[in-house]
Amino acid sequence: MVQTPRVLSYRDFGLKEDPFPFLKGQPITFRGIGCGEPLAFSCYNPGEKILGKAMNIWLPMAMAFWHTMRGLLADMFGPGTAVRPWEGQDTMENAENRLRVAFYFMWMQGIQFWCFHDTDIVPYGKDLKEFHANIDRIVPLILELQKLTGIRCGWVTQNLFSHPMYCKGAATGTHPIVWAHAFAQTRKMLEVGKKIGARNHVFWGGREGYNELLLLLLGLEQKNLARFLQMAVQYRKQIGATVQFLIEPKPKEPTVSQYDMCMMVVYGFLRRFGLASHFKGNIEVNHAQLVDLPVEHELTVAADLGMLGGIDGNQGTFGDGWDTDDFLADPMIALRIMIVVLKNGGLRRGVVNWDAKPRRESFMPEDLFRTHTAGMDTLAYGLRAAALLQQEGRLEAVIAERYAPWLSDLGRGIADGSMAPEAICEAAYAHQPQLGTDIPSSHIESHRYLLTSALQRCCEGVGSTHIEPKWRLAN
Ligand code: XLS
Ligand code: NI
Ligand code: NI
Repeated sequence: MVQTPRVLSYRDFGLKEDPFPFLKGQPITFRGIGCGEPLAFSCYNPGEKILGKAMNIWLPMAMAFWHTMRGLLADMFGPGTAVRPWEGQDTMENAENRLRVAFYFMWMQGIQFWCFHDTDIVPYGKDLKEFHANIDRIVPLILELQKLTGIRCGWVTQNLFSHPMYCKGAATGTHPIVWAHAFAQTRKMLEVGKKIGARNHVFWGGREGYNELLLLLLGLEQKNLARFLQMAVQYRKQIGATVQFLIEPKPKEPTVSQYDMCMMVVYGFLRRFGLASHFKGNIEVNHAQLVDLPVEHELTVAADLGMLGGIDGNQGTFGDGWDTDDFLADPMIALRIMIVVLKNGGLRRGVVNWDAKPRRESFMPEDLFRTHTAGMDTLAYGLRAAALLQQEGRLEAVIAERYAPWLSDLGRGIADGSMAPEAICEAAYAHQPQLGTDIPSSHIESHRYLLTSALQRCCEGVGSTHIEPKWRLAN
């Protein structure tokens, strides 16, 4: 289906002024492989078919409302530096204007999905009642802007970590009234998600963990968390919502240890409480790094369980040990991500949410476009290279050869349980395996180099037409 690109100006979004005048009304577009323009894609070409699917189907890009619209780039050593003209007073009027700017941003950046917490979009006000009334007031505008742009909601979530009442956790806190607030916020977002057609609903543990083990009733906290998730599952059914539930594993920060440590731990928890079939994983690169795992580990575990539900795109600052949420810049990480995603047949209902922010010294609105463009391009390089590897089938061949011994009589006998323990041990006494003959070298380094070589080759001869960025020259 060929869609005629529509042209929208900031006025169509109900904005009186162009919040991004430096773009001169021109959305970010693909301008040829390696074009090197900071405000043009040099690899991500949304409509281009890769292995039979458009790039924007393999990579359903989403904007994280909290970083892009609300993040002021503060850190513990100083206040925010970000220039964000739309961040005025915390009023409903401003919330509406900010939402308009957000959709205009996504439109100009070529992003098709958005993700947000309840607290991102409206002021909390004096209490939960006022907060939820504010949410009700903004929903019609959300629907209007989604309709105008065709941009859809990738996922909604509830912020159960910023309000001071959540200092000891939300569903794992010490007071049931806090649990009740957490549930009320979640229930509301289930309703909102349904109204606006959200594809997924994320549960990120926030402060669900502990700071001092000495003071902890582990069993109670875990049961309370399970009850919370069970009630969310029930409510989803009750309102007839079909949204996919996702858990976003994270090992630590802000707490010493979070219950949603990593995908395996999350799975164990869900199994224990009979919840496994209701959830998938939303895998964040930086979170995997915090648990000292490469992101492909988390993605592979999730995919193997049939639970790969989405990706939070970012990466940690090397060696920093915090969830710094840098934009993805490492093509090798991107390639390893995309190898797993391609094997999984894509993300299905999942999105790639840019849970990432510019560095504190990249404070201009223009940097929001530069960062998203660079991140989207990096992932697109990963996609192209992963597709090339898949087409060549060399990795698959290596894997098949590696595990071929399991197709022998002994292998089958062990795997399907048909071989008696005596016979298995007899085989062991009868044959002493030798390195080099029975057990070949893995040649790991050469196979790794296949990845380097794929990154290098994937762009040769692809869309090499460099289109002059006219609007830039006219500048
Ligand atoms: C924080 C998490 C958070 C979730 C949404 O570390 O990544 O941003 O993605 O609550
Ligand atoms: Ni995240
Ligand atoms: Ni994070």
